[in-house]
Amino acid sequence: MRRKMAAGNWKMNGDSAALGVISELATTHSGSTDTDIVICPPAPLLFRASEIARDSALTIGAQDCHSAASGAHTGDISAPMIADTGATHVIVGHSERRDACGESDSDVRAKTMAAWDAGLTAILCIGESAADREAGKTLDVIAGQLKGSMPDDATGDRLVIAYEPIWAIGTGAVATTKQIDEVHDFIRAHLVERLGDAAGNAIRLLYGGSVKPANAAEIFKCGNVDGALVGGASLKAADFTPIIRALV
Ligand code: G2H
Repeated sequence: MRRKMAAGNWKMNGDSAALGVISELATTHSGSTDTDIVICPPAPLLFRASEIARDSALTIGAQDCHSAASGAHTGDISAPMIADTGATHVIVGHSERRDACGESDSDVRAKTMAAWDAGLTAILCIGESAADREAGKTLDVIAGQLKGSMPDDATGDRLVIAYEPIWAIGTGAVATTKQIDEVHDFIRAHLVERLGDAAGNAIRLLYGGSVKPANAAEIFKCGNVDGALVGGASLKAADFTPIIRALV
């Protein structure tokens, strides 16, 4: 039985005042044992967010890492640096980074392995564009991203996969449960075929793309949806809490 996960991706939103949201979530969900709750704030908040989350049901993640542990990479942060803040997770391969920073599948694969080397759990994002979907290439794109960006020794305790159709991100357009089921079932079959029954069935699959309190329960009915990667609706505890509760 896979544990549920609600992960909040704050993207480039939130200064020190937003740490109050983490305090509020830590208090509200102090007794939560059924669901992993991960907040991924901007990098400058990682240290303080990790301190606030310590001894609560919350864990903290970063939004990206470099594939190297250290070196001449101005502006980047490495996986060991993230682990040093007390964070336990890192998002890799978000479509906004694949697009804006030109990250390839092999870049994302290297970041995933760097995350593991630092003891972090990687939340690996994949998803098709609107053009891919209109051209009937969704499953081919997903298979290509899995082959290219997921290392062969993936296991459920260090990898989570987030399916985020690009056309549903921040747009308010949510994939239908039929579309989500089709892709999540396809990902599960790929994982089992490639990694075997144990690892293939242990890796959690999150859906991401305009998840909100109003649509979360419906999305979570999909059999291979183990939770959500939530952007805009994770910025306020009043929005994120009902999404977390819809998982139970
Ligand atoms: C997709 C998601 C979080 P939002 O990017 O990763 O953002 O929920 O705002 O669509």
